[in-house]
Amino acid sequence: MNITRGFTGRTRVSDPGLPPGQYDAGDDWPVLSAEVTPELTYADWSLRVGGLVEEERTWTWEQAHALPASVYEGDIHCVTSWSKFGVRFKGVSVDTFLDTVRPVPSATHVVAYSYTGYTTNLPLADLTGGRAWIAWEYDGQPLPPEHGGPARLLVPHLYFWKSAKWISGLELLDHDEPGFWERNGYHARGNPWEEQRYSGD
Ligand SMILES: Nc1nc2c(c(=O)[nH]1)N[C@H]1C(S)=C(S)[C@@H](COP(=O)(O)O)O[C@H]1N2
Ligand SMILES: [Mo]
Repeated sequence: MNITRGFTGRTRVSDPGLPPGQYDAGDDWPVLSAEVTPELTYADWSLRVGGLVEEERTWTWEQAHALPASVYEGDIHCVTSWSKFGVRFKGVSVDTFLDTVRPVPSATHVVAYSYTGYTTNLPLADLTGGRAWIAWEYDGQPLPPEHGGPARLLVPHLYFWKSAKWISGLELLDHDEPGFWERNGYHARGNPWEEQRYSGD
């Protein structure tokens, strides 16, 4: 018997993998960008991790790729209500970068910066524990520019707006500082399982 994805139940309202208020986008991967896609070469790209750390550091493309890679296979959830199941990203765990810079004890929050000026804020704890990546491969291919290539932040357990495309840096802070969407009414944390879409949720 040939069981296709359509029969595996992903579209059922009761799907336990689907957070409240979300629908399954199937094979579609919508592009959601507030900015024009920047043209960045690998040579242009680097990642700076600074702020409340013992030793801030910048990694070039080559230096970042020399770090141990890991894979995320799972789901992503956009606040505009599409979810996508079974995606596969490869990159380096944010833990690996943090291990090098060593956050000081007062560091509690992070602002992620994009090359375009886009920002988003996260609790530091949401970037640790193997739950966040700097990702540059999707489905075994280089991450397409419109999806954030050369590299994007990937924090799949939060709404996808936290996963800043064209990531340029992480700044560790001792307080929460709203980013682009968060200043415009979106939730500070954005946990899809608790439907934290807007600031009052
Ligand atoms: N730099 C940047 N990162 C961003 C965005 C953006 O507009 N600019 N949109 C966010 C939102 S709302 C979502 S749903 C995802 C969309 O990623 P995708 O276009 O690869 O689907 O990126 C997030 N990261
Ligand atoms: Mo989104």
